[in-house]
Amino acid sequence: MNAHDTADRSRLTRRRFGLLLAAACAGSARAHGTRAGELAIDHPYATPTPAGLATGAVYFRKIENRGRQADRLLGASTPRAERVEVHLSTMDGNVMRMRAIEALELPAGASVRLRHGEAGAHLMLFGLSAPLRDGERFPLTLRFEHAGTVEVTVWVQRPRKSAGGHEH
Ligand SMILES: [Cu+2]
Repeated sequence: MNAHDTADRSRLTRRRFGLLLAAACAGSARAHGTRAGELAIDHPYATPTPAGLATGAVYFRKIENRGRQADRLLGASTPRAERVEVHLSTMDGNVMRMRAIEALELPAGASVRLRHGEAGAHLMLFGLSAPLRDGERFPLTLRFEHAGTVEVTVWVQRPRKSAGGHEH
């Protein structure tokens, strides 16, 4: 099987799972998700941003790698921002610190959380064209080393409880 076959098949699989997920989510306005090959991308979301702030962050409930091969999230892009970086935040005492990383490792058979208010990874948006408003949805294209590129829809929503935000 050549690379093309794999890509075509993964596109087909993605479409099929996309339909299944759309059907599964029809009854629920609270969560959404996308399949990309062996990856299940669960609930991409962003928190609203105040006027005048040109940066925002995108989180995920989790990205699950159901395959036997490790993958990596290499980057992302969106029409809503000039630039997207993969960030890793760590707790330093009581202060959450973050830095850009080259890629986020997605080990085989593992789930990686990328949630607001938790130490871990998120995507940072730079040069927002306009503030992210509560209830808004926007497209984001993710780039994975093996699963390729996949477009997801980001839901802008207020965090359920005010877990500590993060500073740059
Ligand atoms: Cu960040």
